Amino acid sequence: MVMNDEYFMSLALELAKKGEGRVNPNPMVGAVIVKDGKIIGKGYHQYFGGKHAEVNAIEDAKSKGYSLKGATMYVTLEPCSHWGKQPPCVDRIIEEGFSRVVIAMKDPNPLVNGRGIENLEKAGIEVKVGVLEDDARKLNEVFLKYITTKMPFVAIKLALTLDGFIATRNFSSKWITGEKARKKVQELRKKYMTIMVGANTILKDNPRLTCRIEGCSKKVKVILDRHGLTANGNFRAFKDGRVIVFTESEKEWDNAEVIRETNPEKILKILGEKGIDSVLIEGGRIACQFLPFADKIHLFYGNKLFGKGISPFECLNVDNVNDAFKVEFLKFESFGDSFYVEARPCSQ
Ligand code: AOF
Ligand code: ZN
Repeated sequence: MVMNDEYFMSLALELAKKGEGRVNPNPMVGAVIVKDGKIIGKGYHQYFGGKHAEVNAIEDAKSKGYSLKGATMYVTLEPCSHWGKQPPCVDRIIEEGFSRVVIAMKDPNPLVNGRGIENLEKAGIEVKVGVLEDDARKLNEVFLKYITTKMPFVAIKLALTLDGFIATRNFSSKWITGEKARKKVQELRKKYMTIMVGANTILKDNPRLTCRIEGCSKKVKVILDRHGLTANGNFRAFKDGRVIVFTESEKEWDNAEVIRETNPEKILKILGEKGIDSVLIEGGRIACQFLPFADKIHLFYGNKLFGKGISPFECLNVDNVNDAFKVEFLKFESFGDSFYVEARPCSQ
């Protein structure tokens, strides 16, 4: 093992990932402190509003009795220079006497955006930026979109038959994919702050829309119900947690915030204004309306053929091959009787 900057940064990235599902809409950040070739402190951002990665790593080193004079800090995101829920990490790094800071990527948060790096350099600290930057960007793709646009990251998840249907023509869809694929769906839910479905999914499947694996924080449930079909029904999704319904109906819901809007772009904007950084769209039929805004598409294909059925992308209505909606493939995984494809829309 070569103990170089890439190596220590890869450890910091692994630490950062431990915050997945708990830090939104903040970024996942990890930090490793090295002195005389030895790791003396480790930390990560553990939950929204909590201490930043750098401070956790500093406290870890100090609790073991180390001085940080002349040490190197490896951190996956530019240290912050502003007062938010936490004090500026840059001030703390300077105060502790670090001599070098290695950063994977600049923080595009307008409140930071290079100021952290500048302040460190002004204090005479050697700064290196861009170590494992691609990995750091991938890890924080949700944060990067949200902090720069205030629009949530939009992911679509669908379970399809091998011939591309999400249900038979009489809407039966249980189960197109196998057990292992369903477990992977739980992992996806962990990444995103909200789960969005249409009223038909609530009526047909009565899903809980919860994340049931370790380290998952409670999901906000967003239900698109143009005609008010779920108003005051006895559905599991409304039983606990925060529910937001978007509708055109004048009906009232007991256990939900109701917003009278159904335009997909406006819905996303409203969610962004509410501090929601990401949406996982799980409803088959609403997926098509949100496709123009999708950042990522998670497709699970089962080993079954229907021949005829409900296509999730009917609204595209393509007659000419040249007009097809195109995606770029990012990842493939197989699970025995199902396989998973991760894709993103091609920029036109
Ligand atoms: C870091 N290390 O571990 C995190 C950072 O409200 P606050 O004080 O928690 O600030 C949140 C902002 O600080 C967040 O949007 C991002 O720009 C930066 N997050 N910065 O140096 C961390 N979580
Ligand atoms: Zn900070």
